[in-house]
Amino acid sequence: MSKIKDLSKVHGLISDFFKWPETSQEWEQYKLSNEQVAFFKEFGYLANIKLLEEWQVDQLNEELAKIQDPNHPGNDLFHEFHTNESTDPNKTLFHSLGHWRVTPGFHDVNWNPAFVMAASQLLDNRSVRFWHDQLFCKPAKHGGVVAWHQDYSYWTRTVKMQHLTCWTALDDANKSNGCLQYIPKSHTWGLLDKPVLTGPMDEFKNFLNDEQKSAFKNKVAVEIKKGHASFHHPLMVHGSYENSSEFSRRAFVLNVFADGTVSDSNDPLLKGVPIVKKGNKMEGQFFPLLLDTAKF
Ligand SMILES: O=C(O)CCC(=O)C(=O)O
Repeated sequence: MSKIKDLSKVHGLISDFFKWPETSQEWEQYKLSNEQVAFFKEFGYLANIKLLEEWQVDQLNEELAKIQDPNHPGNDLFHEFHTNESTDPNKTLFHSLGHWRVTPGFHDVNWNPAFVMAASQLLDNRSVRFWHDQLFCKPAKHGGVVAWHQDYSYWTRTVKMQHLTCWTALDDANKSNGCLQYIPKSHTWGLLDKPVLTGPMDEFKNFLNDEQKSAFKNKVAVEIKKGHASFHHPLMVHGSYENSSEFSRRAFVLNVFADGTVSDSNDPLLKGVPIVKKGNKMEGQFFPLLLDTAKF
């Protein structure tokens, strides 16, 4: 039994962080353009979408500083909590899953109208369901390589593949502090063998043919301001280099799928979450519906 209220029991906004639109007209302001959706389909990503104001980023960073303490009373609610004081550049220095259960800001970002609308459009206008959240934080001068990978290689226990990742910067992100990097159009390569995420950055290339290897010369560094986000396809090859700068590089990630995704496993999908039997729909307390397009 946690010492704090488990916020995953509440679906929908619990604070004044955002205002939920009441009419289809109010939703219009959040819509991506047709060109943006077409860009995502062609290249596998869509960067520089503003999701948060500066005051919201500040609040999230305050919440983050508190929950990074392993003695925080909500620590048992995390599905994963990895932190270390290592200076090894191959170690991500703070990575977690499950913080939406712990603080109101990280809970409510799931119901950010700008996020859910964009996510629905990028999932072919389907209803959007939450899968899990993540924090990826690299302190100044502290490394934190995330080796090239495809997100769906970690998610094959949920089918079919109709997933989406949204990465939001909590600091201005650039090459020197280890921003996200993409290989454009790699979402068309199919699912490759899964390399070890904590291995060297380029280990992934051992799994590629010559044409794919040569695509790395077109890699795109997602240099974005805090409060802005980048969406990517579940097969998009991406990663990030170490933070060699004087500045921290914090980010939170929302992973979602289209409503109707089912479990393909009888093993636990996330620590602390009851098993969803193979063939059963992903839903319930831990997998809330974020946007129901039937209500439009
Ligand atoms: O934040 C990073 O550097 C890596 C993020 C990532 O791999 C992801 O969002 O899937």
